[in-house]
Amino acid sequence: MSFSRRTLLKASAASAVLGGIGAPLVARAQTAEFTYKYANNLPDGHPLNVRAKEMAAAIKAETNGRFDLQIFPNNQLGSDTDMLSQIRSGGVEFFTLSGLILATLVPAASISGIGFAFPDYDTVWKAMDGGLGAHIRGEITKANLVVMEKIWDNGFRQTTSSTKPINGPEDFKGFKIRVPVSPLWTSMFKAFDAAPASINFSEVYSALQTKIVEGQENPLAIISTAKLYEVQKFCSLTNHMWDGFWFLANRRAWEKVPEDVRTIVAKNINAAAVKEREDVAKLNAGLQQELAGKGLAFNQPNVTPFRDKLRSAGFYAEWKGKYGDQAWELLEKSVGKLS
Ligand code: X2X
Repeated sequence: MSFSRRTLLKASAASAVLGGIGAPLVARAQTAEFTYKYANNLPDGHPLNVRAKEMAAAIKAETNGRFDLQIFPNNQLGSDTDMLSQIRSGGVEFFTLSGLILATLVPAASISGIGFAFPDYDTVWKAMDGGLGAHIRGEITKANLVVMEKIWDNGFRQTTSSTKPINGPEDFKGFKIRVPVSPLWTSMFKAFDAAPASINFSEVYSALQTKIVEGQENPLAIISTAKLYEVQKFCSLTNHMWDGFWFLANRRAWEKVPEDVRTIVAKNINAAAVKEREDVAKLNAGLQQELAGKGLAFNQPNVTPFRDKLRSAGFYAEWKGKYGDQAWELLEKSVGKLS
């Protein structure tokens, strides 16, 4: 060890001692003990990221700077598939992911996305904050990920297209539609006789622009904030499923954090989720007019024939078999008989 390095170490040991009696406290408070990354796939302007920023500031303040949550929106750290492997390895500490995509690792997690299961938000939150959500979180925990209690809203999904409006299930026949990377999504659009292509959200805008696919399906809040209206002409209010984001943490990273700090972090994440749910519902309710002004042609199909088509294609029976009777009962307890 060189002389100067030894001197430096002595000097910093001395200042640590001095710090104990109050001297360089300011400098120490500015360095966070934990600097954790939170990655997601949504644009900066989506309520999820707006609330996440607020939440990160609250966490920093309440932990007196000990916990610094850095947000990486908009697939900056990769696609959902990449981020899912990073959350497992610890490359990122936090990640929000649709339960349906998480199902590539935790099959039970897609049950909340069953076609036409939820009639409205009241039913969604009762189920997801109740028995069905608890069941799913139990399965996520078994896969060795940490999951926060409150799921964040993505919303009820609508279908957009550059070629034609979707008026009934027959319009899905042969329709080239992008779906997220998830067996349930592919299965559902195959049951409609569509031609689904699994594409990560990071590639959706360009896949629509270059016409690799004709259409896609997402809540209006995403169609708006990700500017998908620029590359689509029609929006059919199919409301075919509800989708939400589980707030996941890497287990090793989470367990390194002392209990008192963890409590503050979890409390703020869950509180932000509840606020984000309100934001998204409001945004989705008001967006039709705004998007129509930007050139999207809207239509409101009757959903009964879509549901009947899924039933006659054996979709509900097939997935009931996959999830098992117990989980299916939990779902039907919330939403009524499906199959
Ligand atoms: O990939 C999508 O379409 C998105 C953004 O809705 C999800 O994360 C499931």
